[in-house]
Amino acid sequence: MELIPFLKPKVVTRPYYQRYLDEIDASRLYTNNGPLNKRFEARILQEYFRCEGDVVTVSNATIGLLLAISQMKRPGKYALMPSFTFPATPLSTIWCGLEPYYVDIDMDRWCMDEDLLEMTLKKLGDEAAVVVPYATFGTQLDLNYYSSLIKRGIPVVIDAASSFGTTMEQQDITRFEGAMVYSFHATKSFGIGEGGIVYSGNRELIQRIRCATNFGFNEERVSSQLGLNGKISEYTAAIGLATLDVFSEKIRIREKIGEWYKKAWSDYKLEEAGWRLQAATGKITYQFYPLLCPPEQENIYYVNKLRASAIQVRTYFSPPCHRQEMFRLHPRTSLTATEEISRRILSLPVWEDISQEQVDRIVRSLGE
Ligand code: T4K
Repeated sequence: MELIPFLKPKVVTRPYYQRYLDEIDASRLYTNNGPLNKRFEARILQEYFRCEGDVVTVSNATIGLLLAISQMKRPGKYALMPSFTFPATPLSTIWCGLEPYYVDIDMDRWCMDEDLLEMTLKKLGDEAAVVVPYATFGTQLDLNYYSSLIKRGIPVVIDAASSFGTTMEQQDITRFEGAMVYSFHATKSFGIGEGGIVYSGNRELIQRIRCATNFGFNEERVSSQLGLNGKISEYTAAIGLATLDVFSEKIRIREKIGEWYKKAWSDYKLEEAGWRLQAATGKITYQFYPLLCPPEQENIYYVNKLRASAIQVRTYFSPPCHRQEMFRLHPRTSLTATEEISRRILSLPVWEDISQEQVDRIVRSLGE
């Protein structure tokens, strides 16, 4: 039986980036905000954010989160976030001297429950230093709500690691004054190896984060604020530019794979059998295809079942953060939905050259 791997990332190949590498050889500028990085940022801003607000590249999204949080946080003890996320979210706040406070997610969107967040903010008062919601698996968040928090003086840094390429519905992201952090890791839809960006409608904020990616240097190259080395090299920018050249095609392919999954989902009547999909908004550029198994089973049953059919699947984000050794002592609201979703979550294969037959085989194997 032919193995279907979980992911088979496909970063752009040499013919696509060769001309950018030639520019590096000619300029002999290898990093420190060189010409390719400047062009990469300018094109992202133009092609994805209508030239409004500003964007800065970062060496990866974890560093992007850390720098955005360190620039935005107010005095206080806690960073409020979901537990149903990748460890990068709590880790970045701990590096900023904060303690994660886990807020439950809702059963439909799998994102932090905003009513519960409100109650927790009331309870914690000035102890809440920052809110770090995760735009789960690329879905869009209610930016009006998060903007209202910023207006109330509560900083918001959105973990949008899986969201680059998601089309927003009826929301203008460029009006958002908090930070949005996207990952360009090889496994993401816009995969370039390692890398990421921080975007904000607030240019001054991005200016400070840019300064923080370069040792906090001011124009005289004197450290004037807290910083580190969070830059990307010109080689990374070269891959990034080449990826921008073909990204609309990559988005199209991933959306098409999502449609294949939806077709197989109804062909094999998974809904009727108790399976559930995320109530996501926006048009998602899938990194993998998430779904919940019927409540009477646990995801591990299906992981093993599919493995026996030579199909690799994962269970992002199970165990959730609060069940991992590093994070298990942090305070939290009740986490009923987090527990339930992480018990049932499955992440199905998505990669750009997966075929419709393979998608069909995966979903059929779930239903059998
Ligand atoms: N916030 C959230 C919510 C995130 O999901 C992430 C990252 C971040 C923040 C932080 O972003 P970065 O700092 O990474 O920019 C992978 C990724 O490494 C990680 O970036 C991503 N989330 C997470 C969801 O997935 P692992 O440790 O689970 O990946 P790994 O090595 O097990 O690989 C997954 C699959 O891909 C395997 O089947 C092997 C395959 N693979 C992987 C790589 C790297 C390949 O075939 N080729 C490759 O080059 O974290």
